[in-house]
Amino acid sequence: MNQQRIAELAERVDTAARMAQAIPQFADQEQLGVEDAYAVQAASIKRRLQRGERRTGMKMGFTSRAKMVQMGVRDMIWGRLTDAMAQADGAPVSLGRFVHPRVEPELAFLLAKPLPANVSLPEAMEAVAAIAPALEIIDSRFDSFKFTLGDVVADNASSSGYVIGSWHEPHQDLSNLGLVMSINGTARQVGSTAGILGNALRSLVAAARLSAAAGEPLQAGWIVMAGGATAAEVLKPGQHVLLEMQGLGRVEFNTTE
Ligand code: OOG
Ligand code: MG
Repeated sequence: MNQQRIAELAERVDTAARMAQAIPQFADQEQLGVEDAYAVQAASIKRRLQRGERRTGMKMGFTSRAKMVQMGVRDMIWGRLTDAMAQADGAPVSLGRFVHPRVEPELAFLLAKPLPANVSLPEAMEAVAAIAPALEIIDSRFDSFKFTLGDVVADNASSSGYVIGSWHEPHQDLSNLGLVMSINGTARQVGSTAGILGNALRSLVAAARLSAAAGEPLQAGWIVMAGGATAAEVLKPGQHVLLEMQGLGRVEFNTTE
Protein backbone atom coordinates (compact mmCIF):
# COMPACT_ATOMS: atom_id res chain seq x y z
CA MET A 1 0.00 0.00 0.00
CA ASN A 2 1.44 3.40 -0.90
CA GLN A 3 2.06 6.23 1.55
CA GLN A 4 -0.78 8.32 0.18
CA ARG A 5 -3.35 5.55 0.72
CA ILE A 6 -2.02 4.94 4.25
CA ALA A 7 -2.40 8.65 5.02
CA GLU A 8 -5.96 8.67 3.60
CA LEU A 9 -7.10 5.74 5.75
CA ALA A 10 -5.36 7.24 8.81
CA GLU A 11 -7.25 10.48 8.24
CA ARG A 12 -10.53 8.53 8.03
CA VAL A 13 -10.17 6.65 11.34
CA ASP A 14 -8.77 9.71 13.07
CA THR A 15 -11.65 11.93 11.94
CA ALA A 16 -14.22 9.26 12.79
CA ALA A 17 -12.79 9.11 16.34
CA ARG A 18 -12.64 12.88 16.64
CA MET A 19 -16.20 13.43 15.41
CA ALA A 20 -17.62 10.28 17.09
CA GLN A 21 -19.04 9.32 13.70
CA ALA A 22 -18.97 5.70 12.53
CA ILE A 23 -17.49 4.84 9.12
CA PRO A 24 -17.89 1.74 6.89
CA GLN A 25 -15.36 -1.03 7.42
CA PHE A 26 -12.26 -0.69 5.23
CA ALA A 27 -12.64 -4.41 4.47
CA ASP A 28 -15.82 -3.64 2.47
CA GLN A 29 -13.55 -2.04 -0.13
CA GLU A 30 -10.11 -3.52 0.43
CA GLN A 31 -8.59 -6.13 2.73
CA LEU A 32 -5.86 -4.47 4.77
CA GLY A 33 -2.83 -6.66 5.42
CA VAL A 34 -1.61 -6.57 9.03
CA GLU A 35 1.54 -4.64 8.16
CA ASP A 36 -0.39 -1.98 6.24
CA ALA A 37 -2.93 -1.82 9.06
CA TYR A 38 -0.21 -1.03 11.62
CA ALA A 39 1.15 1.63 9.23
CA VAL A 40 -2.32 3.22 9.16
CA GLN A 41 -2.49 3.06 12.97
CA ALA A 42 0.96 4.69 13.30
CA ALA A 43 -0.06 7.47 10.89
CA SER A 44 -3.34 8.10 12.74
CA ILE A 45 -1.54 8.35 16.09
CA LYS A 46 0.99 10.71 14.54
CA ARG A 47 -1.93 13.03 13.74
CA ARG A 48 -2.98 12.94 17.41
CA LEU A 49 0.56 13.68 18.59
CA GLN A 50 0.75 16.57 16.13
CA ARG A 51 -2.40 17.98 17.75
CA GLY A 52 -0.55 17.97 21.10
CA GLU A 53 -1.51 14.60 22.61
CA ARG A 54 1.25 12.78 24.47
CA ARG A 55 2.03 9.05 24.24
CA THR A 56 1.36 7.30 27.56
CA GLY A 57 1.84 3.65 26.70
CA MET A 58 0.44 0.65 24.93
CA LYS A 59 -2.60 -1.61 25.07
CA MET A 60 -2.81 -5.26 24.23
CA GLY A 61 -5.91 -6.74 22.58
CA PHE A 62 -7.35 -10.21 22.17
CA THR A 63 -5.16 -11.68 24.91
CA SER A 64 -8.12 -13.65 26.29
CA ARG A 65 -10.34 -16.28 24.72
CA ALA A 66 -13.40 -14.40 25.99
CA LYS A 67 -12.46 -11.36 23.88
CA MET A 68 -11.50 -13.40 20.81
CA VAL A 69 -14.80 -15.24 20.90
CA GLN A 70 -16.84 -12.06 21.43
CA MET A 71 -15.25 -10.23 18.48
CA GLY A 72 -14.41 -13.14 16.17
CA VAL A 73 -10.72 -12.21 15.89
CA ARG A 74 -8.10 -14.80 16.79
CA ASP A 75 -4.83 -12.87 16.70
CA MET A 76 -3.28 -10.80 19.44
CA ILE A 77 -3.17 -7.10 18.51
CA TRP A 78 -1.90 -3.89 20.10
CA GLY A 79 -2.56 -0.17 20.07
CA ARG A 80 -1.03 3.10 21.24
CA LEU A 81 -2.33 5.00 24.29
CA THR A 82 -2.26 8.79 24.67
CA ASP A 83 -2.99 11.14 27.57
CA ALA A 84 -6.26 12.24 25.94
CA MET A 85 -7.64 8.73 26.56
CA ALA A 86 -6.99 8.78 30.33
CA GLN A 87 -10.00 9.23 32.61
CA ALA A 88 -9.69 9.78 36.37
CA ASP A 89 -10.79 6.98 38.70
CA GLY A 90 -14.25 7.79 40.07
CA ALA A 91 -14.89 10.66 37.66
CA PRO A 92 -17.88 11.02 35.34
CA VAL A 93 -17.31 9.91 31.74
CA SER A 94 -19.35 11.67 29.07
CA LEU A 95 -20.36 9.17 26.38
CA GLY A 96 -21.09 11.89 23.81
CA ARG A 97 -17.59 11.72 22.44
CA PHE A 98 -17.79 8.00 21.61
CA VAL A 99 -19.62 6.15 18.83
CA HIS A 100 -20.80 2.97 20.62
CA PRO A 101 -18.57 2.52 23.66
CA ARG A 102 -18.08 -0.67 25.65
CA VAL A 103 -16.14 -1.38 28.84
CA GLU A 104 -13.94 -4.30 29.85
CA PRO A 105 -11.90 -5.30 32.92
CA GLU A 106 -8.13 -5.18 32.60
CA LEU A 107 -4.90 -5.09 34.58
CA ALA A 108 -2.51 -2.14 34.07
CA PHE A 109 1.27 -2.21 34.46
CA LEU A 110 3.32 0.93 35.17
CA LEU A 111 6.91 0.54 33.96
CA ALA A 112 9.91 1.63 36.03
CA LYS A 113 12.34 0.78 33.22
CA PRO A 114 12.34 0.38 29.46
CA LEU A 115 11.79 -3.17 28.21
CA PRO A 116 13.64 -4.63 25.22
CA ALA A 117 12.13 -7.16 22.81
CA ASN A 118 13.16 -10.43 24.38
CA VAL A 119 12.44 -10.55 28.09
CA SER A 120 11.57 -13.45 30.36
CA LEU A 121 8.61 -13.32 32.75
CA PRO A 122 10.88 -12.50 35.76
CA GLU A 123 12.72 -9.80 33.75
CA ALA A 124 9.40 -8.24 32.75
CA MET A 125 8.22 -8.28 36.38
CA GLU A 126 11.48 -6.67 37.45
CA ALA A 127 10.76 -3.67 35.21
CA VAL A 128 7.28 -3.07 36.67
CA ALA A 129 6.93 -0.20 39.17
CA ALA A 130 3.30 -0.91 40.06
CA ILE A 131 0.10 -2.64 38.95
CA ALA A 132 -3.51 -1.51 39.16
CA PRO A 133 -7.00 -2.71 38.32
CA ALA A 134 -8.15 -0.89 35.19
CA LEU A 135 -11.23 -0.42 33.03
CA GLU A 136 -10.80 0.05 29.32
CA ILE A 137 -13.42 1.94 27.33
CA ILE A 138 -13.23 0.59 23.80
CA ASP A 139 -15.03 2.15 20.85
CA SER A 140 -14.80 0.92 17.30
CA ARG A 141 -14.97 3.64 14.70
CA PHE A 142 -16.58 1.12 12.31
CA ASP A 143 -20.33 0.71 11.79
CA SER A 144 -22.02 -1.72 14.20
CA PHE A 145 -18.70 -2.41 16.00
CA LYS A 146 -17.87 -4.91 13.21
CA PHE A 147 -14.36 -5.30 11.84
CA THR A 148 -11.73 -7.59 10.39
CA LEU A 149 -8.27 -7.98 11.91
CA GLY A 150 -6.86 -5.36 9.51
CA ASP A 151 -9.68 -2.92 10.25
CA VAL A 152 -9.33 -3.07 14.03
CA VAL A 153 -5.54 -2.76 13.91
CA ALA A 154 -5.84 0.33 11.67
CA ASP A 155 -8.38 1.73 14.18
CA ASN A 156 -5.80 1.62 17.01
CA ALA A 157 -7.32 -1.57 18.43
CA SER A 158 -10.53 0.33 19.34
CA SER A 159 -8.64 2.40 21.97
CA SER A 160 -10.66 5.27 23.29
CA GLY A 161 -10.42 5.53 27.06
CA TYR A 162 -8.82 3.98 30.10
CA VAL A 163 -9.39 4.38 33.84
CA ILE A 164 -6.68 3.22 36.26
CA GLY A 165 -7.32 2.39 39.92
CA SER A 166 -4.77 2.93 42.67
CA TRP A 167 -1.30 1.54 42.08
CA HIS A 168 -0.14 -1.48 44.07
CA GLU A 169 3.09 -3.31 44.79
CA PRO A 170 3.65 -5.48 41.70
CA HIS A 171 5.79 -8.28 43.10
CA GLN A 172 3.04 -10.81 43.59
CA ASP A 173 1.59 -13.75 41.73
CA LEU A 174 -0.52 -12.31 38.89
CA SER A 175 -1.50 -15.66 37.45
CA ASN A 176 -4.97 -15.95 38.99
CA LEU A 177 -6.47 -12.83 40.58
CA GLY A 178 -10.26 -13.02 40.67
CA LEU A 179 -12.26 -10.07 39.33
CA VAL A 180 -15.86 -8.88 39.13
CA MET A 181 -17.10 -6.08 36.86
CA SER A 182 -20.46 -4.70 37.97
CA ILE A 183 -22.83 -2.22 36.37
CA ASN A 184 -25.31 -0.44 38.64
CA GLY A 185 -24.63 -2.94 41.39
CA THR A 186 -25.14 -6.11 39.34
CA ALA A 187 -22.17 -8.37 38.55
CA ARG A 188 -21.99 -8.48 34.74
CA GLN A 189 -18.63 -10.11 34.09
CA VAL A 190 -16.77 -12.44 36.45
CA GLY A 191 -13.29 -13.68 35.65
CA SER A 192 -9.65 -13.88 36.57
CA THR A 193 -6.32 -12.57 35.37
CA ALA A 194 -5.75 -16.22 34.39
CA GLY A 195 -8.05 -15.43 31.45
CA ILE A 196 -5.29 -13.21 30.07
CA LEU A 197 -2.89 -15.62 28.32
CA GLY A 198 -3.02 -17.90 31.39
CA ASN A 199 -1.10 -15.22 33.35
CA ALA A 200 -1.42 -11.45 32.82
CA LEU A 201 2.36 -11.04 32.99
CA ARG A 202 2.63 -12.89 29.65
CA SER A 203 0.77 -9.98 28.08
CA LEU A 204 3.54 -7.61 29.21
CA VAL A 205 6.18 -9.92 27.72
CA ALA A 206 4.24 -9.94 24.42
CA ALA A 207 3.86 -6.13 24.58
CA ALA A 208 7.64 -5.74 24.96
CA ARG A 209 8.25 -7.94 21.91
CA LEU A 210 5.63 -6.29 19.67
CA SER A 211 6.47 -2.72 20.65
CA ALA A 212 10.20 -3.23 20.09
CA ALA A 213 9.50 -4.90 16.73
CA ALA A 214 7.61 -1.73 15.73
CA GLY A 215 10.70 0.34 16.61
CA GLU A 216 9.05 1.81 19.72
CA PRO A 217 10.36 -0.22 22.69
CA LEU A 218 8.41 0.10 25.94
CA GLN A 219 9.54 3.14 27.94
CA ALA A 220 9.94 3.87 31.66
CA GLY A 221 6.80 5.67 32.84
CA TRP A 222 4.58 4.00 30.24
CA ILE A 223 1.40 2.15 31.08
CA VAL A 224 0.71 -1.23 29.50
CA MET A 225 -2.89 -2.49 29.51
CA ALA A 226 -2.91 -6.29 29.52
CA GLY A 227 -6.17 -6.79 27.56
CA GLY A 228 -9.74 -7.62 28.56
CA ALA A 229 -9.98 -10.60 30.91
CA THR A 230 -13.65 -11.10 30.00
CA ALA A 231 -16.03 -10.03 27.23
CA ALA A 232 -16.89 -6.31 27.09
CA GLU A 233 -20.21 -4.74 28.18
CA VAL A 234 -22.14 -2.03 26.33
CA LEU A 235 -22.04 1.43 27.97
CA LYS A 236 -25.09 3.68 28.26
CA PRO A 237 -25.61 6.97 30.12
CA GLY A 238 -26.53 6.65 33.79
CA GLN A 239 -24.37 3.66 34.65
CA HIS A 240 -21.99 3.13 37.55
CA VAL A 241 -19.24 0.78 36.38
CA LEU A 242 -17.14 -0.90 39.05
CA LEU A 243 -14.27 -3.36 38.81
CA GLU A 244 -13.11 -5.16 41.94
CA MET A 245 -9.92 -7.19 41.67
CA GLN A 246 -8.56 -9.61 44.24
CA GLY A 247 -5.92 -7.90 46.38
CA LEU A 248 -5.89 -4.77 44.19
CA GLY A 249 -9.04 -2.94 45.26
CA ARG A 250 -11.40 -1.20 42.90
CA VAL A 251 -11.68 1.20 39.99
CA GLU A 252 -14.90 2.85 38.88
CA PHE A 253 -16.62 5.56 36.86
CA ASN A 254 -20.08 6.95 36.16
CA THR A 255 -21.40 7.51 32.66
CA THR A 256 -23.28 10.63 31.54
CA GLU A 257 -24.84 11.65 28.16
C1 OOG B 1 -10.66 -4.59 19.98
C2 OOG B 1 -9.80 -4.31 21.14
C3 OOG B 1 -9.50 -5.53 21.97
C4 OOG B 1 -8.91 -6.27 24.34
O1 OOG B 1 -8.69 -5.93 25.51
O2 OOG B 1 -8.95 -7.45 23.98
C5 OOG B 1 -9.15 -5.18 23.36
C6 OOG B 1 -12.13 -4.63 20.32
O3 OOG B 1 -12.57 -5.56 21.00
O4 OOG B 1 -12.83 -3.73 19.86
O5 OOG B 1 -9.08 -4.04 23.76
MG1 MG C 1 -9.04 -3.93 25.96
